[in-house]
Amino acid sequence: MSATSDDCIFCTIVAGEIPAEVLGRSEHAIAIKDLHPQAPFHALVLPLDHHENAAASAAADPAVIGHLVALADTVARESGNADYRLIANTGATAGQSVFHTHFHVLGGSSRMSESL
Ligand code: DGP
Repeated sequence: MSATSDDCIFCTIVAGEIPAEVLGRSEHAIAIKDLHPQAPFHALVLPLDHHENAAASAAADPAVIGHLVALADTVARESGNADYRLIANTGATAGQSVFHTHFHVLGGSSRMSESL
């Protein structure tokens, strides 16, 4: 899989070609607000390089998952959410709709979107 994919919405966000509310960045990842929040705090952390899901990113470079978890923890804590859920839907049947690796970071309530 290449570092970018032409028809990937998250690659266009990483490239700055469409707007997103950016919550944080690192050398390898970016954190944005989810367009359709499912919890009081709902961010997405995504790697700059395109792979279709977390397992594919891990296969290409296991350190990427560590970078994503670290950025998720930073943006969650910065927003006052030391307690949060991290979710990576993998495959359409599991609810994945954007096929560029991402973790949902959900916080701000005791339920934190059990529907995701
Ligand atoms: P999933 O269904 O698990 O693949 O999650 C994809 C999430 O991405 C979903 O919660 C909505 C969000 N999303 C889709 N398109 C955009 C976009 O253009 N901008 C932002 N900020 N989020 C998006």
